[in-house]
Amino acid sequence: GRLQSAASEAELTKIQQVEAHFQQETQAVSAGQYVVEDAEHTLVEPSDEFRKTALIPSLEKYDALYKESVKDPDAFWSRIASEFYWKEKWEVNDGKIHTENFDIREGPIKVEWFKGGKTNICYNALDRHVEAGRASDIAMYWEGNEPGYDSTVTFGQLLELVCQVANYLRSLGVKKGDAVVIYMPMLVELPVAMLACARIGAIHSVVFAGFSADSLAQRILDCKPKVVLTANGVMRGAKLINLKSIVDDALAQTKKQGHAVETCLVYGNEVATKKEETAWVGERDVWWQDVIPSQASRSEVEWVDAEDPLFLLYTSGSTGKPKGVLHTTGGYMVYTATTFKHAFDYRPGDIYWCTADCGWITGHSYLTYGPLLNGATVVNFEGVPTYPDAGRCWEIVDKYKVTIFYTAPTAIRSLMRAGDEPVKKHSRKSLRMLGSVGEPINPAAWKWYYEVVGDSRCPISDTWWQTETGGFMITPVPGAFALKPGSATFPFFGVQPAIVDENGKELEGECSGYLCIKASWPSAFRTLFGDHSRYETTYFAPFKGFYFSGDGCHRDKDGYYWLTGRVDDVINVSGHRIGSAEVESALVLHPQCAEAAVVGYDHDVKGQGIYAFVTLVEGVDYSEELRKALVAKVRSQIGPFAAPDVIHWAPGLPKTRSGKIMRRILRKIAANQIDELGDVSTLADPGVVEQLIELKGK
Ligand code: 6R9
Repeated sequence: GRLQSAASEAELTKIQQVEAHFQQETQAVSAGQYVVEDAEHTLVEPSDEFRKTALIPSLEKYDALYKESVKDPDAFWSRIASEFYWKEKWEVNDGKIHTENFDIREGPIKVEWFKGGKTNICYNALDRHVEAGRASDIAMYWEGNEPGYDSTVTFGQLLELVCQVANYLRSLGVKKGDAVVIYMPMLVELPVAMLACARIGAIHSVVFAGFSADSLAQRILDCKPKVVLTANGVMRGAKLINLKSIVDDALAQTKKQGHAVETCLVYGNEVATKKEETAWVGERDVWWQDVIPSQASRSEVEWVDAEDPLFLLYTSGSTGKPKGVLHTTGGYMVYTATTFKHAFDYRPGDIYWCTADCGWITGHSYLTYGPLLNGATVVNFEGVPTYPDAGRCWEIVDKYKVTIFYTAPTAIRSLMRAGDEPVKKHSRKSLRMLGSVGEPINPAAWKWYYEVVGDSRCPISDTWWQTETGGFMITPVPGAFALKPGSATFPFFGVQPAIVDENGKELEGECSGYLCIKASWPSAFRTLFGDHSRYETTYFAPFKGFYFSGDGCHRDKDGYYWLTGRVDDVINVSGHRIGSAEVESALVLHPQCAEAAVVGYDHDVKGQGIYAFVTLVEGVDYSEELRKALVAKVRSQIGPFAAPDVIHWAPGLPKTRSGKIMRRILRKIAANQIDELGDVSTLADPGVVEQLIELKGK
């Protein structure tokens, strides 16, 4: 049918698993119990105990560093960069270590940091610590999907593994500047593969192992790797995913279209699939276990320029063609390490767990590079937060004595639905810091996270950033100032946000508008792979002189930043600008509403009307009475002008594999443009769309 898509087994994602799990849950808690009456006026101070040991323990200290970082970014960042190992120092021209043009009227957009400097990010993440006598310290705890499957890897062991893979890639002729595609599940071997590429100067392009064969083929055709790394299979929750057959399909497609991948290196993951049951293309496929362990465990470092590419990561844009976001080496290294350290108040001894997959930017910057550059011990979890039950996360926290836990609001809301019981069953006393990323966190979810998960003891760093920014842009520095539930607080060092109006005029003080950045920061992306003009027109043409984030933002009277969602999600109702996130936040305050997604649609009188899709708490039936109550909730929370015109009951919402709601699709359903839905194959579960269409008007 019209909506039939190429959804395969592999398209089942973590998010879907979470949803499936909760269909079996009977006990449900509602966000309504965690109302934050006035988030903008709710200040949550760090405890005296937290502040006592914090790296940046006061607002004065943050202010002083921030001022320096924007007044003299070159001095600020070169001081920090000097803490890393550089084979050769970067060039300094007139005291400057960076050049930039952020203004399209002045010529091509260009950003460079530490140019002329020779370094290697793998060396800085591994060798440097080993040489400092930390070879037997733990770099990574790997926790498998199935409880009881785990392993521990020291810095020394991780370095040896990386060297073996680096040597093998070299033996295939992979050299500096070549692209390597990695399509692997969350085994230790995934970050190992990334670091091995970095070691030899190859450009890794990780494709999340939940993308379909078509999407994988599209990415391979764009960057044309000689080698693809994968695993034969993986278990996600109770589901087997046959990765190798997806890769086979993708590689057959690329071959037909003129790009034949020479070698496919396959990690035999026997927990999921037997080797003898794995389809094989003799002249192309090689078992990891047959070639890697026999490699030498030392491997020379390829010293690269700070501006040599480190990786490509594809992300979706407003058009169908994915954008290959390109990051370079030096600035990315310095910035991800520094943001990690300060946003999480990291110090040696911390055990850090980030639930992201390496297939996304968070898994690059804050599961792999940022923490390892700091010599941190990371937890790498293969499974889903709710398998085998909703207590899994807290069980893992206790098992490894996790001190810093970093996850996404969608996971928090899902866990919240299972109630407090599974959380409280576990001690969690090792936790001292929490983090959130990926979308605005509604104040009620923030409060639940803070009070129930963190026992009102752990600050939450709500980190706003993007694939394009490489690292945190607006984030708490948790010992320095009070938090507000749902606010990402203030810019990180060196970041100069600007909120502009539709004419590109920068607004002052308390205001709402489009979030831009005025000047470059070290980990800014340098281009879109193979399409510099798309880079310029997408990000630098809309508001001349600025990088445009695509997000809406409010700055309150205290200077706190509140991200309101993608700008195309901001709804203008009778001249009132309403963030879809605000309406969603209000809706989920109703005790029977579990999740909401709000979009705008054309309205004869108001310009735009508000159309709300709502998922109810398990066991609750949708009714006219409930519809009225939901509308009343929004009226009372925000104001009558924000009252949804339509409430659409949604047993499931269309989400990407990273858990983002695809509003593009919701907007089409709201607008009755069912024939223009476009590609739904990138959804975690394309079936929800059919279901939503059936429920329209009911
Ligand atoms: C890191 C990541 C980027 C978009 C971004 C924004 C949203 C991310 C957020 C947030 C509010 C936060 N976003 N973090 N919105 N508060 N803390 O998610 O990168 O996948 O490229 O998405 O995600 O809309 O523009 P990416």
